[in-house]
Amino acid sequence: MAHFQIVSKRSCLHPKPEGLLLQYGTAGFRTNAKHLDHIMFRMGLLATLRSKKTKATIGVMVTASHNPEEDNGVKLIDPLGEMVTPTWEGFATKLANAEQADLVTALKDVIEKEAINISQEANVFTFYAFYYYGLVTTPMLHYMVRCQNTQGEYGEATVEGYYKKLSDAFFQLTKNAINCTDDQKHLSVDGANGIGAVKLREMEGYLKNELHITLFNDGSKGKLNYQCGADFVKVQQKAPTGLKMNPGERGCSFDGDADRIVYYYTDAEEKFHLLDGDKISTLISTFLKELLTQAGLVLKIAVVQTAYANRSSTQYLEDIMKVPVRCTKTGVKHLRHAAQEFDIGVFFEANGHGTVLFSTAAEEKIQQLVENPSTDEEAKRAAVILQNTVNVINQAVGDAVSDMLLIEAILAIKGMTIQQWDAIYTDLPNRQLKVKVLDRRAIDTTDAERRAVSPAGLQEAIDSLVKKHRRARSFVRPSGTEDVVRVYAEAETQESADTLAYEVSLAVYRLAGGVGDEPKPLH
Ligand code: 16G
Ligand code: MG
Repeated sequence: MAHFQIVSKRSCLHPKPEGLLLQYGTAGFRTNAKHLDHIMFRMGLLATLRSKKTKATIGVMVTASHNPEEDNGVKLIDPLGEMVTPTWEGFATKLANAEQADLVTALKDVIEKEAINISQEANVFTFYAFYYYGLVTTPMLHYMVRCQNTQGEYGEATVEGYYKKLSDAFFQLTKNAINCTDDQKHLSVDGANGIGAVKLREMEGYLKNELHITLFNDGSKGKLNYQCGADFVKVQQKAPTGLKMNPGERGCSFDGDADRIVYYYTDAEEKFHLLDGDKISTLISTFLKELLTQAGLVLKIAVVQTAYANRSSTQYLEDIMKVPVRCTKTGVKHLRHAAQEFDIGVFFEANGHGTVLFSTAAEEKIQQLVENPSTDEEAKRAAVILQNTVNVINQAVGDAVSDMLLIEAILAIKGMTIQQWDAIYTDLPNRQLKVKVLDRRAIDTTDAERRAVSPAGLQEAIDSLVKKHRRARSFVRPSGTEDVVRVYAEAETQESADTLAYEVSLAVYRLAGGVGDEPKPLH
């Protein structure tokens, strides 16, 4: 067929380096940008097929997220703004790894397996394609795909539509603020020298006097995600460079494509305090639960976390807040899937990626309460706040801007300082390390990545190391985005967590084929 000849010809302009094998991982393809040309071309083809298959608009996002400047990445976004399904992740990997001569066969294979009508019209939103959106944050593209496929019900599929929907909801929420001084309306934002900074600057005009933002690492100088951004702050547990804040003031960091956010402050003793994804999900779920009670609504609310969640957060949610908690594997699609089982599913990774999902039934019940003339005043106020909370949230995906607005609104409504928020529970000290091994697939895990099943003896080694420390926990997993094994440890003291992380790293190095220098103690 003529189509395939064209594909074949064009693909020669984007040749695949022979023998190069890449995998559609946790968040699409991600590697050094110089290896991605053929991938971009092929993902364009796959997005078109996915669109024909679903008869809906599909998104293609080109981003390296929180990775350093030399990297890039690409992922596909499904009709409701969610990640593409596992079967199609498999197709993506097959297509990416087909040698030049086999590309058309690989394409035909997808068409046949999925019974795709090739003459069906296709619609793809991307950086430089049919609909030119230019540079947007990852969550903005997810949002627009969802708007497009709900015929505008979710919102208007434009950059302005996004700013307007979120800022309007934010204003409605902050109307309920108590005694909010100008000082409390101030927030320092580290834009990671990424796209979030650019978009936030554009959005500032929409936020008028309700939020005063001072933007740092806005991309005018400094490198993307270098010594700044959510990932740096979370992993290093220190403030980003380039940020100037007085003790007690609130600050937050986005990652490079603005789908993660973490908060922090420095106290009078100059000690740095991090409020990560766990603290955020606790704040949000507590807020929602209180509103449900005030509104007299019976809806099932739960929090979804991963193994990285601080045990203090899980205990607080389960024991004090009586909110059920689920643990899934790392990666947004897993959390999202679990969150969908509830009327209200709050999901956050400790690294700051997360959002809240509301079932259609939940949204309808809230709406009915708002509209019902016999709803009493307190219940109505709570229902209206719930409704505006739904509107400020980007349900398509974790979104730093949307999460920031929700957090700012909650703090304002509760009249809460960042210190009071931080004091809800105390994190157990923790440490993350990485170990280089010959082949990270040597590590296989179970129980939502909390236990290793291979290599033999590793879990037993971890268990006996953990026993040496108080209130300790540790696990290892192969990274889905980097060629390393990640190690996590938490314990009663920082020293204990550091020692445990080092000891477990050493066990990984010795039992799972470590390469390079042996891990060294941190102290
Ligand atoms: C990706 C994931 C993120 C996960 C991270 C883990 C998405 C959109 N993003 O960034 O959820 O936490 O990978 O990275 O799914 P790792 O496997 O290298 O630890
Ligand atoms: Mg990101």
